Amino acid sequence: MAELERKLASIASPATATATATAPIVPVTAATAEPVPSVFEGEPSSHVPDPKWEEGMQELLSSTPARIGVWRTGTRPLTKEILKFRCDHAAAIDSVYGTVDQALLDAFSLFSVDTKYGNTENYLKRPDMGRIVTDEGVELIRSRCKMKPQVQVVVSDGLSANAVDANMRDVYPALMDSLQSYGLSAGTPFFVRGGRVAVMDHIGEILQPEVLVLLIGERPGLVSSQSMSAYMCFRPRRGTVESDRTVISNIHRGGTPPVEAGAYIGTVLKKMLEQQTSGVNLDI
Ligand code: B12
Repeated sequence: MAELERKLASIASPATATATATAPIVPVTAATAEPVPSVFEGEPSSHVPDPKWEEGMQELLSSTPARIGVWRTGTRPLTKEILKFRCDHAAAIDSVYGTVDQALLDAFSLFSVDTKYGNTENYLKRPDMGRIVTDEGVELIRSRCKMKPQVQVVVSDGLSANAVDANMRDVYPALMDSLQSYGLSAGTPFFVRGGRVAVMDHIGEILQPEVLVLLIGERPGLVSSQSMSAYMCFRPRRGTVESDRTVISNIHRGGTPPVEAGAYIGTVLKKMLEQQTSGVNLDI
């Protein structure tokens, strides 16, 4: 309890409150390899005291990590709850505006290219620009990657750099192991800054892989800001429609465990290659 009070005091200082309410959003750079956990991680919410249907209430609470049955003081939220909310909201903003740790990309030998997103504000307003790799990026991809690979792996920050920082170390090796165990060969992996899901189609045009998997940060929410998705497609190209893609979503430690996800992605890619299709036509 004393620890919680200390955390609350450090967060509720007037300077912090003013900064959150009025200051412009400043991009944050991931300084450490491991994402910093929320100061409220593991803190239980204060739920409705003495509910009329205790059993039903417990069943509801155990069915979702969403904010339900949260208690109040008078008509207002409890201080602890409002601070937890703001803490999770701040984590979501940091994820969108953050950058993936360069040391992590280096650890997996991923070179980087940019989309035409320009900056984060523009990325948010113009999803179409996150779907096209810059001319320099296209050249780099052409010069460094194996053409027509069986499996092309691409990583992108998308809407959560934090998701890449938090999950790559587990997802990526498990995926590579899985590909190897199925006898599948991977092309040259790389990182795309400012990517949207459909950047797969542009990369598909350039490299012409049999299948492409894009590991990308999902739009953060108030439950997790570290969730990653794997979007996969058989022969992605200009004109690919969304129903041609297959997605494994909610990869994070409170959702689909990253190691399991990596192994499962390999299995799905194998099925795509066997069935020569993806998306709604794929029999999983
Ligand atoms: C935002 C969102 C949407 C938006 C996408 C618009 C946009 N530009 O952002 C809208 C509201 C249109 C949408 C619609 C749908 N969605 Co949606 N969506 C999400 C959400 C909340 C975030 C996705 C994200 O961050 N993507 C990363 C960013 C960088 O991608 P992006 O390029 O900006 O946007 C693309 C993707 O979001 C993609 N996309 C979004 N949803 C889906 C679903 C599928 C099956 C596919 C292949 C692609 C896809 O389409 C966008 C355009 O290319 C996720 C939740 C999550 N935990 O991931 C659910 C989620 C991915 N969606 C889901 C579903 C089921 C759908 C729909 C099929 C719902 C329906 N019955 O119509 C449709 C399909 C849309 C499609 N593109 O084919 C499920 C997928 C479940 C699964 N594992 O198969 C998720 C996981 C939500 C959930 N928990 O149920 N979605």
